[in-house]
Amino acid sequence: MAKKKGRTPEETSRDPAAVAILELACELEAETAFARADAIVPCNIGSQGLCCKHCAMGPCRLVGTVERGVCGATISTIAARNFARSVAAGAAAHSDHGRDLAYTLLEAAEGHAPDYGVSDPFKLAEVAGYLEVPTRDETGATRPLGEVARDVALAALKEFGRTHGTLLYLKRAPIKRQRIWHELGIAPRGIDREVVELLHRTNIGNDQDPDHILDQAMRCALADGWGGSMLATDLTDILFGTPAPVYSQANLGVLSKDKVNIIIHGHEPTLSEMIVAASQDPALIEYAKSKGAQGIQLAGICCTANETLMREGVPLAGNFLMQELAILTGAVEAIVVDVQCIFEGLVPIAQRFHTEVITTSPKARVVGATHIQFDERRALEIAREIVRRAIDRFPLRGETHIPDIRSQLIPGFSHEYIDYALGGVYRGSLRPLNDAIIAGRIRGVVANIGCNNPRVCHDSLHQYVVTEFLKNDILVVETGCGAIASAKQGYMTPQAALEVAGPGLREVCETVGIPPVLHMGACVDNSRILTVLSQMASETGLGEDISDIPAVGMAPEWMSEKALAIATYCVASGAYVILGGSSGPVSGCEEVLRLMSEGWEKKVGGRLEFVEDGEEIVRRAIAHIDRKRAALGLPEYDARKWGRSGDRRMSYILELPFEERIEAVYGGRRS
Ligand code: NFS
Repeated sequence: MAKKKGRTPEETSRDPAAVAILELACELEAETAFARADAIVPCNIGSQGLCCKHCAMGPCRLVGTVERGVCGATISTIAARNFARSVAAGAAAHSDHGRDLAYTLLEAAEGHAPDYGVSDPFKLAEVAGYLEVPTRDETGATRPLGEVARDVALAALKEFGRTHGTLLYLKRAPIKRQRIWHELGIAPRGIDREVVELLHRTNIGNDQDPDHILDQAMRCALADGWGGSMLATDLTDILFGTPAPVYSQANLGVLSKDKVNIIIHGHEPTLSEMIVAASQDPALIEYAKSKGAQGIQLAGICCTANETLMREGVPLAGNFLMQELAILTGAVEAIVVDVQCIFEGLVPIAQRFHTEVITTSPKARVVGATHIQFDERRALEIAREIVRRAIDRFPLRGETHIPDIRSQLIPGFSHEYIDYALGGVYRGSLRPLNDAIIAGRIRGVVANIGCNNPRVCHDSLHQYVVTEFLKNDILVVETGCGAIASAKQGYMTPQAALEVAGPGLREVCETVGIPPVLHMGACVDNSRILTVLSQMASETGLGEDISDIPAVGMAPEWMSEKALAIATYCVASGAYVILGGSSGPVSGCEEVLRLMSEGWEKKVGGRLEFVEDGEEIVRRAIAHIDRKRAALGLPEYDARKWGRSGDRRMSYILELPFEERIEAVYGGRRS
């Protein structure tokens, strides 16, 4: 296999904490995903979507003069099938996570999972409304909470195997959008059904019209976005609380050199919420002290991190590409994983330290890891056992290298909280956001989401595009590992608005007291972004559908099939979506690229594009926002209109050294 030259740590990541640990990895000759990415040259045929391996007549590689596979499949059919199968896998992952939460709520409501309960009864009532579960009995009396919770869980589970009609949550979309889905025949029926049908259609000898295959990819993705993922978000809020702003910190510097460090990594909040509870148990804290530690420090990676950050303020150790780096600090006693985005490379790295890798899901085991199977019925007991095991490792800890790097952040922006922040308790609404966009203070909105990919300099595209959008008065909302990148960059504090945002966005952030980049949760919580967009479309002034809003979605460093499912449901919901960092998984097929861009734009008003370069991503996103503004008849964006009053002094203040700036802002000095 041809070997590429390895990158230096500085060429590998933009995050100084990651760079410090990558230098250590070089010294220790420890292998990470970055080094493996340097060593492996991606298959040039597969990466373009030109290889079909769905039957034993192949794999057929459609290169050179080969225009059809053994069965006669064209390049377009093969590329569309490959893409569609990834969408099915991504939708399956999110939605199966949603199903597990429904079972947890059911077990709790039936009294079999005593450590769980309903944390947000208001959200339960709201969701009951969407799922057509009555909250009052025939006499008009309020039904007991447990009964409603049980019926909500059962109604949610029904959506997976719905036998008639379409998903109940579709009615949460703007009316015009619902009509588009029904007229095109892509309104999803059962969640499982759409995944299964997509796998069926892309099996040998079935659907052989790329456009038609891609229609089902949209229907399957919609079943994720407006089905499995939206249910996952809602049920998590019911069980563990709807997020509201909390204070926290991000980056490897949140690990403690004196305490037992436990990393929670993966996606499902059911176990991690129990580990949060166990880590606060005075008996276990005493036990940690008996082993020479000063206490217990939890920190998260990936979307488990985002879940516990949003609700409990558990600090973020890092994003996807930092899972191995956290272990390399030598300061992690245990890394507890459940499902999704978990590197098999964790075990060999952990074996060089005292770190125990603990798998917990019946769905995901890793050879060489300790498996402690999670059971909702004994949740807290299992969490305590895990924490105790981690504590037992503390005396085995050797030298540690924790980078002294961490940023402050205020996460917790559920759509409910955004409503409240903008409109208050009695008239919570997105009206002020719409008004700010209409006036041009906020030029538009970008949802920056998704993964890291070691083929791209870690965090570089997230950092670049978000900075550019803020400078251009574009409000940024985030989830997933993109959100963790901005958290580490220090963009999730209200102060960041003063330092980075353009004058109009700064005015809005200062008035409301919000950061210019809003952390909205885990990747399943992209459903919150769909809800915000629907509400913006329902408020007057920005058209009547998601496709009318000056907004763009992007995942500039994507790598997971889940990102393809998200991108596809956002497009099918009317959004313009850019996937960055590479020329994309169907780059070898012009026709499929055209179907996903021009074709989908004609059908559903949204388009999907793959753009490698950060500057081009920003250029296309801003051009789209300005086009949408013009189509709505809104005034042309003009930064010079804003920041004339109190803000004028801010430009002078921003040139001062940091200490003097603080004095000038908070000490009452005037220009
Ligand atoms: Ni999303 Fe979350 Fe991160 Fe990518 Fe993985 S953690 S579900 S897939 S890598 S953003």
